[in-house]
Amino acid sequence: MSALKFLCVVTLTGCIAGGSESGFCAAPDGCTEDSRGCPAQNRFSGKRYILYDVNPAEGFNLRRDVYIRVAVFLRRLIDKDKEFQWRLVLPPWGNLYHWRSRDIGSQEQLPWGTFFDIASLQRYIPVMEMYKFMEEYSCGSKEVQLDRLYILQNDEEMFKTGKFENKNELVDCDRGSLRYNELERHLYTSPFWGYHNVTARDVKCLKFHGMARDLSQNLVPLQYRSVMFDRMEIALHDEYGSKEYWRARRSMRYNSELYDIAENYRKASLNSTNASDNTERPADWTKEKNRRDARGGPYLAVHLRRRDFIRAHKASVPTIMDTALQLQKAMDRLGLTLLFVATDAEQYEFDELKSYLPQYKVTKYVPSDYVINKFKDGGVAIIDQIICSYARYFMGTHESTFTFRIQEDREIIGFSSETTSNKLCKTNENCAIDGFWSIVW
Ligand SMILES: Nc1nc2c(ncn2[C@@H]2O[C@H](COP(=O)(O)OP(=O)(O)OP(=O)(O)O)[C@@H](O)[C@H]2O)c(=O)[nH]1
Ligand SMILES: [Mg+2]
Repeated sequence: MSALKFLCVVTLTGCIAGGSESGFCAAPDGCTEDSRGCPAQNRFSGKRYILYDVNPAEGFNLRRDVYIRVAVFLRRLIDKDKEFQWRLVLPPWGNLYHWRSRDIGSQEQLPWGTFFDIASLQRYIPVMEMYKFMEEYSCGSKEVQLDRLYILQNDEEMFKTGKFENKNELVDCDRGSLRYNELERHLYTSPFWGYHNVTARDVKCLKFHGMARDLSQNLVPLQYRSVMFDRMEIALHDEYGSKEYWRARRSMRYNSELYDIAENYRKASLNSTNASDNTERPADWTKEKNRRDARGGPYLAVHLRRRDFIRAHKASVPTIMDTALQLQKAMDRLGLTLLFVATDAEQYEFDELKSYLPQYKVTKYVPSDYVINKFKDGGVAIIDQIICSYARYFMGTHESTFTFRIQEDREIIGFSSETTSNKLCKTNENCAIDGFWSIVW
């Protein structure tokens, strides 16, 4: 890169950030002066930041899938482009539809470290928490102004005609659907995860169809230091199911305390330890190897998705009675007597299930006050997922991304697919499984 070119453009950005209406510097000296009191080298650094957000209606587990799309995109970008140091800013968690518990403190603006192991994520790509980004980007100032925000939009026409082709077209933002308000020229506010001190200089709507990597044409790093994409779920996977996909997925280890809590529960209630179940794993995911000999604890785990799924997936969600019949059949075939239930069901539905299965020990994980207050609904859901991922046999709910994430974890731990790719059917009749979702190493 030409150092001169870089200097000019960064300087120009500095001027715009400083409020120059024309966008051009009146005098070269004025350009180098830092309006935000940053150390000079910060201005000239090659650090570039990518931020993203997802449609507010999407659940936790689809959001985890969106992270993989972004992570693989970034991994490839970093491999290719040595000119800039790309960073991914992790969008804080909050306000999710399923997080209903009250009296456990705020469930907003939760850092990724609540749920995930940041050092593990960083072994795949350079990620940073939002609060770290705020410190670094604005060097002490409380105001964070992003250089550009793109709101992705589906091309409705393509969905009507069924003819899909790549598209990356700036369009006028539809005011009604815009979640961002222009307070004044070059000042867009909200929602930005509820941070009132975050604004964007510029918001553009982008009719987009393509893979995440196709977004790179919008980064313009000579001009923008920070670029955010909203509605990131619209971008497709670069490499769905490839080795790279699985590397990103493997880097998504959970907060180690969540593993500890699950481990204690397994030991106390399910007679399950990693040593006896042949599920020991290296602490570093990059050292983990392809294997299919995990045994799992002596229990069957089921993910029983209820609530909104009963309505939204009428054709595949069984009644509690039909669930019990299917579980009984599997337990007897496998010679298991311990049943672990991960569920969002109401207590009376769980009690009903239990009443049909008196011959087995049927348990579910109930968090202590400490756990729910510290890890919230999201952390408790992950503990359920971890416990399911260490079972000798797993049955999930058709088309639930919560179930998919458990199946992926089991693939990583090293179970045979036969113990993982199972789901509850609508009735006690066998239903076709959707095929194996196998890990690639
Ligand atoms: N603790 C716990 N929470 C659950 C369980 N099943 C569902 N939930 C809650 O409901 C959410 C599931 O929503 P999503 O993450 O969208 O997954 P999904 O709704 O199964 O799948 P989609 O069809 O993609 O929406 C989880 O994030 C939890 O908050 C469970 O077994 N245990
Ligand atoms: Mg959902």
